[in-house]
Amino acid sequence: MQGEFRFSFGPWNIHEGADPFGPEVRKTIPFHEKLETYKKLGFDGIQFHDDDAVPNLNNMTQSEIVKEASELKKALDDHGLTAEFVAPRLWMDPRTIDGAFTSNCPECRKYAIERLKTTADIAEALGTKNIVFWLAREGTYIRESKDPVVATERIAEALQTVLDYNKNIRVMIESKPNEPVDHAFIPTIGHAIAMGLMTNAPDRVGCLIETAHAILANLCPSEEMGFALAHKKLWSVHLNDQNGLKFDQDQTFGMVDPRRALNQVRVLDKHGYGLNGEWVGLDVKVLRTQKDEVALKHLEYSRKIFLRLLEISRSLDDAKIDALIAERDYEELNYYILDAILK
Ligand code: XLS
Ligand code: MG
Repeated sequence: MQGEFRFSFGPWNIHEGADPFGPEVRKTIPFHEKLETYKKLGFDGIQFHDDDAVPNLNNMTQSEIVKEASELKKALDDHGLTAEFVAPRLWMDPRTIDGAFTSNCPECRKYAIERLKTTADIAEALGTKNIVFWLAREGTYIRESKDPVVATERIAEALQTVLDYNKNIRVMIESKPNEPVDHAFIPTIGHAIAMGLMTNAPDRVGCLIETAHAILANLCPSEEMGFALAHKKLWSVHLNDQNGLKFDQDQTFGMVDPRRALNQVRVLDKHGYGLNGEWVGLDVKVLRTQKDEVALKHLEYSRKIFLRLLEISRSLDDAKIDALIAERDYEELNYYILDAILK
């Protein structure tokens, strides 16, 4: 049994329900109203994209950006909220059509680096040292369009630039194997951790594991977490669920496979995740079919399911599990776990 957990989510997890095939189906909740919901739902941390924090940043000077971010920090303080991380949104701008750090256009790569530095400024103003690299379009649709060696070096260069730009910040790389691109350059957490070794400050490069992204790579999320924990690199998580190899679903935690969810909670709890201030991030999407008045249940229930699974995990008898392992009676072990979930 280890510590207590603190929960976070990003403002994008409350949304209007548009998808690639249809428009918004719910009213927009303004950002200041979203802030009100955090504590009510049992969340203390907020995750940001750079332009969630400073929406118009492309048309603002550096000092205007920092001023706006500092005002936001005051609003967060007023709500008793902490900024967990800031991630540059490097996939919406026309200059990021072909990727950002790995774009084949030098001017576009320059834009991406400048935006990354701005992200570091915003993070500092918001009082967090964490930057997330979710490398949405760093990859290829056409394999021959980018040299993978050069692309990897370019990602490392971007990392090094931001690590040099602000010595207080650290970067958490969030791997994902595909979507929107066909083949992404950092598909797994092993790739993410290895990227740090290409910089001169590997101690400031860690990772964020998203359940759905591990499943999209056909990997077991709790094993990915275990790998990162063993390397002391698991600095954040995006818990959710995913029903097989299809588009990124960001389902309510445990929705598809409660046992798989239990194993994630268990590996985190058993190995002291959270004891150094790590947050339990829930990157979950509202079902498009939810009406306005019930459009926050995915957050409430993801947190609740985490806590219920935590209770189950802590109720398991470790001595009994060890004995079954020693006996190699894995069939009995399987029943013991299933029985605990089904009770
Ligand atoms: C996408 C990610 C993204 C990052 C932050 O799947 O969840 O939103 O976490 O850029
Ligand atoms: Mg995520």
